[in-house]
Order: sequence, then structure tokens, then C-alpha cells
Amino acid sequence: MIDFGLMPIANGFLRPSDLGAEVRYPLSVVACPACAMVQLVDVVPPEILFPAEYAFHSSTSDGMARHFQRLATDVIARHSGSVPFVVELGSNDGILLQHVAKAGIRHLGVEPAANVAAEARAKGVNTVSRFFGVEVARDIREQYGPASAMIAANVLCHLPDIHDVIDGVDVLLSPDGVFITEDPYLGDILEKTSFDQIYDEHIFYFSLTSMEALFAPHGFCVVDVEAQPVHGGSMRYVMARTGARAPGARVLELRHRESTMQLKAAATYADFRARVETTCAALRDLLVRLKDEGRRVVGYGATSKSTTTLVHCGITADLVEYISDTTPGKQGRLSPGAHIPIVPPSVFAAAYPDDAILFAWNHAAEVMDKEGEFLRRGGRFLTYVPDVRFISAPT
Ligand code: DWN
Repeated sequence: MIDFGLMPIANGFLRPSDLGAEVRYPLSVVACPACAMVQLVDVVPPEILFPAEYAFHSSTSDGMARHFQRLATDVIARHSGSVPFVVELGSNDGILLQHVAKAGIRHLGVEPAANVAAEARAKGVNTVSRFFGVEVARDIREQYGPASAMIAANVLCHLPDIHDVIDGVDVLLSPDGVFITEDPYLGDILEKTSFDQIYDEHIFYFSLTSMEALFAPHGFCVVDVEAQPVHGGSMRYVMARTGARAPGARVLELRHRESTMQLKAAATYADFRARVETTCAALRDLLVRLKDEGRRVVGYGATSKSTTTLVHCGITADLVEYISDTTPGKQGRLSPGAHIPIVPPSVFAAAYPDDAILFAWNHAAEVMDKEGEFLRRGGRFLTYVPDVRFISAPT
């Protein structure tokens, strides 16, 4: 479908002293003509992608904090069951489970990255630092009993051993429990040409069609779906054991919509690939022109996605002065592949640039809101999703 060649680790922000030791892995995705699953061909070992010091902290965005508070409220109200025990896979810094903990509901976060797991514990979130699968599921069930609700938000698409994970859900979930998962939605990626969602951590690019094909052999069916605006367009899938609940109207409606999207057709992905190259060329050409005009251009948000954009589009450090990012662990480091310095937002505010390329385009509304002064002084944000253009108001 699309081959990005050798790419650095998307979240592998480098210390300047580590420059010579940067590793690259092949990055390419294929689409299954039978089940519409879109997935990476090569998988980087999880121990490399999710080290003890994982760079991404969920709680860096107010918008995500609100999103997870709403999800927690919904789970507490509708899905916690008669003997509540809520388990979250990839619970990161406790952004969701902190609300479940505050409500006094039995819960457990399963989070392999030690640094963010420690932050969750500090918020009162019961957390175990392991990679979830059948073995961990058995241990949890033995210690706590069955889970009434299991959640995996932006997690499932990261897990190479996905059948072991689903078997783990089967082991741990109570007979009438639900498994709620949300991930970037293939329909949005194709429609918005958001090719930067493709990087080493995202092994799967789900749709309802591929989710149903994936879960059915494990005895689960999708009973509800709900589009979410987060992460550039995500889909929430609510699963139950087959026969326990009937699929709702939204599932039927999305099934119908996906049948018109041609998700199994090679032509769909050939068209996507062509649009990716058009976007990349337009972005690079614009950055070269802005440099020639003597404008100062910086990056905003050292996202994982930005690694794909920078490296695949051939955007070099001479075109982007620095990338501003709120995450302390990324500051002082260099972006993977392009080696652009990451600086704290204070640097951005101290001497506003002319233009800022919005690598965190999925947080555009929050960023525009926060950076009113930059815009008032004539600064421009540059986006490339769904196409290359300047934005001056929330999208
Ligand atoms: O799936 C994944 C999602 C959930 O999160 C992971 N594979 C890794 C990560 O992807 P990402 O890095 O592309 O996520 P974000 O949320 O787009 O990253 C935003 C980045 O921008 C963070 O490093 C924080 C930064 N930021 C900022 O500097 N100022 C964000 C906001 C909102 C800001 O105002």
C-alpha cells in the first residue's frame, strides 16, 4: 500500500550525545483485501518503542483530559456492572482511571511504561506495570475476580500480539461485561490524508469492518460505535460477548457507510498514496519558499506523528528552527531523523516566529485558543491535514 522506507523511532527523541546511535526500521503498511485490516509489515519490538521512560504523557492536553473524564463518567454510569471492576489497558499516567478511583470504584491500570505508571500511582490509580496478555489476565483474575468493564483507549492499535490480548480480554471479562476500545479511525485517515498517523507504534489502522473480522473468531461482537474527534478522528467500539447484546443502530449504519468506502480495494490505497506525496511535496515546497522569503518557521508540538511528516516529506533542520513542546522529557532533545531541537513553549513565547507548522494539528482548537497572542501579532499556523494551508481560527 505505502512504503516509507527506513524510519527512525517515532518517539525516539534523542539526546544530542546519542546522535550517532540512532537506529532505523522499515516502515510500510498493507491492506487486507479480505477483511480490510490495514497494518504494518514490520514490527519494532515493544521494548524499544515503550521503554521505561516513555516520552508520551496523556495528560499534556486539556482536550484529552476532558475526553477521558467524559469516558470515565460514561463507564461509571453505564458499564461498571453489578460487581464493578474496571480494568484499563495502557492506562498511561492515569488520565482516565483517576476519575474511576475518585468515584471509589475498584479498578486496575495495566501500563508497561514505568515512568507514566508511577505518575498514575501518585494520582491514586492502582497500576501494574506489565504488557497485557493471557498470562497477565489470568493473574489479575485470580487476584481481583472478573472485570465488569475493560477499556483500551489508543492502545489496541499498538499491540503486535493482538490475538493474545483479545484472548486476555476473554479470560478477564465477566460474561456480561463490555470491552471498550478507541483508536484512530481508518476512514478519517483516508479521508483527511492524515498519513502521519502511520508510524512504528501504530501497527493497526482499524475500521468497523476489520474490527468485526478480528473479534468474531474470539467470540466477541461490536454492539456500539461512536465517532470521537480526538487524535484527528477516532472510533470508539463497544464489544460484548457474541449473543450477550445485539448490535445497535449505529453499528448497522457504520457497516453500511464502510461498504461504500471501498476499504478492501487496492485502488483506495493507491489514491491515498498519491495524495500523501502531493501533500508532502506541497509542504516541503512551501517551507523552502518561506525560508527564501526570510521568514522564521518553527514547529509546534513534537508529536509522534511529526516524525513521519518530517522524515517522509524530507523536511530538514534548516527549514524548521525548533519544535516547541510542553513535555519536559522531550525538551532539550532532538527530533528523530530530522534532528530539530525541541524547546519549551517559553522559547516560542519569548520571540514569536513568523510561522509555526502545527505538528499537533489534532489539538488545533486548543492550540489556537492558547496562542492568541502569537496570532494577534501576525503569526500564522501552518497545517497539512487535510491539506497544506495556513489556519488562523479553530478548525
Ligand atoms: O497513539 C498515540 C497517541 C495517543 O499519542 C501514541 N502512539 C503517541 C501519541 O501520539 P502523538 O505524540 O502524535 O500525540 P499528540 O497528542 O498529538 O501529541 C501532542 C504533543 O504536542 C505532545 O508532545 C504535547 C505537545 N503539545 C504542546 O506542546 N502544546 C500539545 C498541546 C495541546 C499544546 O498546546
